[in-house]
Amino acid sequence: MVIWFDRPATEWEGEVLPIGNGAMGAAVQGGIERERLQFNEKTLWTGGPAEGRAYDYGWPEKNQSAALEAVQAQLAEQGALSPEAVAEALGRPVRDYGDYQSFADLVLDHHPVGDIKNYRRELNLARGTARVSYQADGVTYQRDYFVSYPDGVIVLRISATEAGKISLSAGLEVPDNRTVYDRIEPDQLTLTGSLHDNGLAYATQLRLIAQGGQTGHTADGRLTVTNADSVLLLIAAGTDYAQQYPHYRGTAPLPKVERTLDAASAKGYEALLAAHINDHSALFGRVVLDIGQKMPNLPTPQLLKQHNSGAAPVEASRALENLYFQYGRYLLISSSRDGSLPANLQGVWNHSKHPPWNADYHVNINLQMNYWPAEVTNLSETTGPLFDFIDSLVEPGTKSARKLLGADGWTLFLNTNIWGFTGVIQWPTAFWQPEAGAWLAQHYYEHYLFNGDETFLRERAYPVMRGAAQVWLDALVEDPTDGALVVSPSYSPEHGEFTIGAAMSQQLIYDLFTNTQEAAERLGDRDFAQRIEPARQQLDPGLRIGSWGQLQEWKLDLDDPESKHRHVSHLFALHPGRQIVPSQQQDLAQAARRTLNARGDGGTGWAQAWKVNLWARLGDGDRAHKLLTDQLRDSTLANLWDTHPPFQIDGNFGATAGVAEMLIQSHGGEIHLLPALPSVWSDGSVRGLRARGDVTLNFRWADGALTEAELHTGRDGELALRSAALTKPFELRQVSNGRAVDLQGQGEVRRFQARAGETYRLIVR
Ligand code: FUC
Repeated sequence: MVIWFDRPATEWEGEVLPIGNGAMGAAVQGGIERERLQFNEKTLWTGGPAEGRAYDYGWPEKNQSAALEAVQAQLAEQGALSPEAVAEALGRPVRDYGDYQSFADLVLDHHPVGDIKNYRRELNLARGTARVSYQADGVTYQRDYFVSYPDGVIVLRISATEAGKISLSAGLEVPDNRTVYDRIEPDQLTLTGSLHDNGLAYATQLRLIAQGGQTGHTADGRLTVTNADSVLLLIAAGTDYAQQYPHYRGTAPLPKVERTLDAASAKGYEALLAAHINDHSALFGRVVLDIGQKMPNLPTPQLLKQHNSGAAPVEASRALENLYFQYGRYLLISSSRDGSLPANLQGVWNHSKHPPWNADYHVNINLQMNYWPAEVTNLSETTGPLFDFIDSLVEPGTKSARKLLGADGWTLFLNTNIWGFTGVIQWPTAFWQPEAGAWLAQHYYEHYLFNGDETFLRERAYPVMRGAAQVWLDALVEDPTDGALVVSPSYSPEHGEFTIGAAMSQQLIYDLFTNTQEAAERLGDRDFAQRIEPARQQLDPGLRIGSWGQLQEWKLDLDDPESKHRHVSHLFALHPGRQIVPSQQQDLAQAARRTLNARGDGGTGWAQAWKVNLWARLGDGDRAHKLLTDQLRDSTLANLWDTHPPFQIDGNFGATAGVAEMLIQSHGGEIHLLPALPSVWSDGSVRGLRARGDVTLNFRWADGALTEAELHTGRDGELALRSAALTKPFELRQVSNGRAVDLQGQGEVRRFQARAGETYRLIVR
C-alpha cells in the first residue's frame, strides 16, 4: 500500500505526501538539495477572542426572535423568499473568524551530491511513514519521515549507505517573517512567539542528533552537520489554545514542547519508529480488502492517469481503487487522534495563510463526511476529537440557539472554527443551517449503534442529542396548510429559495427525534421520550414523491428536472440517514433514484463521493463504482487527495465510506452483506469491516456471490443477516463449540441470537 512519485513535488497542492498524528501534520516534498518540510499544528488559528478584542461568536447583539418571526410571517404569506432577503434579515457580517495557519517549514539544505539516480518519494500507508531515497556517486541516501502519535513528534532521519556522507544545514522558516529564535544552541533551535492577529502563543523546537561527523550552528540559526553517518531531526510544536469557551486559552506551550522533545530524543530513532509503526498499524491493519488487485510498478500519478484514460490493466485499476479506499483510512488516522481537534476541510494539512473556506469546519456536509468512514472501516477511535469538539460547541451553541432561534438546547449553523463560532454569517448561498446540531448529533448515536457502549450513550451522546432535540421541540412551527410541524425558515443547502419545511430540514429533525427518543427510552428518560413522541408524530417527515417521480427537495413540488446542483441534501434520508431503507420503501427508493439520475454524476469531490454512498444504498454497485471512477477522474489530485477543486479532504473520506457501503450495510436493522457489489469486483474478500451491533466481519465472495463470512460479535443480542446468498443452502456455526446456530426466518434474511465474544462462521454451499 504505497503512493509514490519518481520526483520531488513541484507544488504543494496535490503533490506532497501527507503524514500526521492528528495534532500535527507535515507535507513531504522531497527536494534533493533543498527539502522544505512544511508542517502544521491544528490549533494554530488566527481569529477568535483576543485580549482587548471582543469576540461575537457569530451572534447578534440582541436576541433575534422578532426578526425571525418576521421572516416566518413573510414565508407563511409568500411561500418563498430569496436567500439574499433572508441573509439581510437574519445574517450578520462575520468578524474575526480566522484561518487555519501553517506552522512553519523545516528547511534542509543538503550539500550537492552529484548526479542523482533512482529517485523515489513514497508514502507507506500501512506503516504510516514516508521515504525519499536516491543514489549519487554510488551512495544511496535515504530520508525517513513520520509523525508519531505516541511520542508527539515529527521525525525525519537522514541516512546513507556509506559512513560520513551526510552534510547539511537545517533551520525553521515561520510565515510572515516571524522566524525569531529564542535560543540557538548547537543541537537545537527554540522559537516562541504569538500571532499578531489574536496573540495566540506558539512554540516550536527543532532538535538535531547526528551520528558521526561534526555539528555546529550559524549565528542566524542554522544547525549544521558535516560528514555525519546519519542525522535525526525531531520537531515538536504547540500553542496555548485550549478547547474551552469563552477564551480558548490555556497554558504556555514551550514547557510541553521541550518535555516532548526531551523524551523523544532520549528514546532514539529505532524506538520512536517501532512505537509509531505499532500505533499506526494497529489501526490501519484492521481492514484488508482484496478485489483482485495487482499493483504495477508505476508512480501513482501515472497509474491514476492510466486508469483515468481507460488504459490501465484491470488488476491495476483494482489496485488503484483499493489504494484509494485505504488512503481515506490512512488520512483519517493521520488527521484525527484523541487529544486534538477533528479533521478540518484539509485534514490537518495546510500551507496557506488564507486557505479556501478558512480550512474550517463546514457542517452542511463536510465535517460530517469526514467521519463517514470512521465506524464502518473500523477506526472508531478517530471519532474522539469529533466528539470532544462538538461537546465544546454546546456551551456557545446554547447561546446561539437562544439568540438566533429563541430556543433552549444548542445548535450551530453553516460553519464553525476552533473559537466556538456557532452563530451566523451573512452569505446568502449557505448561511442558514440551523439543523447542523441535529446532524452532528447523529454521529454520537451512530457511534453508539456501532459499538453498543452504554456508558458512551449515557454520558456523552445523550446529553448532546437531548440538547440538539430540545432546540426543535421549541423551534418548529406549525404549517397552517396541513398542521404539520416544520422548520421555518428552511433552506436546502445552497440551492433554491427559502421556504418552510424543505426536505433536508425535516429529515434531519426526524432523524434526530427518532434517535433521541430511542436513546431516551433505553436510558429511562421517559419524560423526554414522551415529549418527543407527539412532536415526531406531528413532524412533516420530509418525504414526498413529486410530479416527475422525483424525491422532492422542498415541501412544494418545485424541483427542476434540469438542475445539476451538487448538493443532494434531500437524499439525506437515504444516506447518511436511515429513513429510507430501499428494501422496505421501494417507492421512495425509486424516487431517490429518479432524483439522482436527473442530477447526474458530476459535482465537486465531496458531491461525487456522496453519490457513491447513495448509489450503494440503492443497491446499485455498478453505478456506485461508476461514481468512484468519475471521482478518480474529475476530483482527484496526483497524490490522491480529493479536490473540490481546490484540495478539500472530505471527498477522500466520503469515497472510502462509499466503498465500504458497497460491501456492507447495517443501517436498516439488518447486516446486509454485499448489498451493492460492482460487477468488476466479482471475486474478492474483505476483513475487518464493522456493522452496527458491535459486529466485526470478514467475508469472501466469488462470481459476485457471498461464499463465506465470519462474524465476531462484541455483544449479546439478536442479529439479522441479509444476503442474496442466503437463498442457497448454507450453514452458520458457532466457532467456540462447532454447533450449528438456530436461525429464524427465510429467504434473504435470517435472525439469530448472538453471544458476546463469539465468532460465527457462515458457509454458503
Ligand atoms: C459547502 C459546499 C461547498 C464547499 C464548502 C466548504 O458549503 O457547498 O461546495 O464544500 O462547504
